[in-house]
Amino acid sequence: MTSLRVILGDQLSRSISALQGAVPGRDVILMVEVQEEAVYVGHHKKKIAFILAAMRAFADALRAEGFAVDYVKMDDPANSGCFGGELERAIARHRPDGLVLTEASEWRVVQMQRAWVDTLDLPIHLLADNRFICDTPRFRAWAQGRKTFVMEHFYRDMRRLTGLLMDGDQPAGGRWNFDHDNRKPAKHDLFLQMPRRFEPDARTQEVLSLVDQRFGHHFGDLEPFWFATTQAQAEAARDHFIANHLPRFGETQDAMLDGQPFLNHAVLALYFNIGLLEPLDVCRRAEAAWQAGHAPLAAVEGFIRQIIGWREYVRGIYWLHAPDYANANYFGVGRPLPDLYWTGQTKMACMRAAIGQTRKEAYAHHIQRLMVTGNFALLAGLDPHDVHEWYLSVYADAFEWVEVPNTIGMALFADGGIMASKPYAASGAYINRMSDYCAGCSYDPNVKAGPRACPFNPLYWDFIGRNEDKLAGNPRMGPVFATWRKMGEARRAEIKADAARILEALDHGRL
Ligand code: DLZ
Ligand code: SF4
Repeated sequence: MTSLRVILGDQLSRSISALQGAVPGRDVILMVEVQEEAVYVGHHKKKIAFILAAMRAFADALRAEGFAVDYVKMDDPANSGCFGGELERAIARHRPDGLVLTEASEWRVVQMQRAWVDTLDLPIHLLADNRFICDTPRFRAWAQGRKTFVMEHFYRDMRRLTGLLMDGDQPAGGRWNFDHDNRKPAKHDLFLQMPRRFEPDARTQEVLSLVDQRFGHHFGDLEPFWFATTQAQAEAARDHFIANHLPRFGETQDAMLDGQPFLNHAVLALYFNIGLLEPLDVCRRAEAAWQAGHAPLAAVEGFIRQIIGWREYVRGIYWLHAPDYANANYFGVGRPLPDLYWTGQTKMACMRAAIGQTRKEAYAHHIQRLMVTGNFALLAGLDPHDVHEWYLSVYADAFEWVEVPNTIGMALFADGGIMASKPYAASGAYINRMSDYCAGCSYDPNVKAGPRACPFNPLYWDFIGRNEDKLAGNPRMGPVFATWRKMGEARRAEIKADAARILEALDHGRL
């Protein structure tokens, strides 16, 4: 009974369901590099290289265990370029008795897998992805009957379920959430260590040449390429984070500094999301660092919350609302994504920094994504679907299940409030408080009107004014609308005129 076991590019975990029970010498493992996955949105060059290099490394590790791995490279002349075509060819090659698959992480590919189950004349085992703490039925049960899906409530359940940072049935340290102690602005001298970097080996070098040849026109810098591509390297990156950055993770979590793309962020999401690291294992190691006195509870709690709280929660929300979620557009906006999201060329220093480092590293941290590029997209009324495709393509860690809720739900409030209790809209004052960007900007965060005004300022009030019908009833927006209503007609007209001028400049590449 030979089974063909299919492993996708974000399923690179030895413990994944599709590999459980696999027997070397009997089963064949299929992995395919396909053009379609690189171009359905034009992924960042570094992201494509990362996934392909990690796929090749994973195939080699399985071969070292004695498995027969049928690995189809992108430049194989017979490669059909898509999952379906490659599966058909592989079935013809191996004539297996059955197929074993793990459900894909995103709706689009699960539809393909379900179609195979319906149409292929073979027994197919389509198994749940076993790499999450909260499986989809559990999340549905949690969500059922709730009017609002409050992450904090879900997170507490996950703490109880995993036992992480628990003191019996009470949270360690007497509090579930230490955000109050976290999230301070940062100073320059804090960031001596970078994330762990790796020299590309011969296998990765070959992928870099391939990506350069085939996808050289895609967004982003291919080199220097330094991501981990093997499990062992990802584990070294994990250990480096725990030793060097975790102790200060919480306090600098929301800070932004020019020339410091990584600060104390883990830069591990890309490894979690393709399967090179096991989230629960990393959380247990972070907890152990606290127990050993190496990192404060506030930092460790903040980190663990991102993994067992936020990460699991967004996946649950994605599957609860897929596929419509990606098309949500609560505010009914449609300004096309401006060029500056690709070029980074703008006089706004914060946007220049966030987009510039995105081009270079395929990385920006969560506050840059949420409060700079996301906030700007929200205030300027950019088309949510365009914005979604941008985030999905430019970040190495972006897969639809995690990216869509973060973009559509959190950054753009395009879901009308399924995830967030109010829009994450902010004027220049927030960015000025949390970063040092404004000092090097052509605009001034303290100027509210006219050509020197930080564009976030008029755009913020224009957003509030034009969405009064949709937002004024929100109790959390009460103070904002109270201020808005106190403004005189002249001030409102000034805001409107400034916002119109800013948006015109945006459309003409002059902002
Ligand atoms: C993102 C990506 C890229 C660029 N290339 C491949 C590939 O060639 N082969 C593959 O199996 N997976 C790739 N991926 C990841 C898939 O897009 C990802 O597994 C699906 O989106 C999950 O639904
Ligand atoms: Fe960004 Fe405004 Fe500050 Fe310039 S002044 S960096 S646009 S927040």
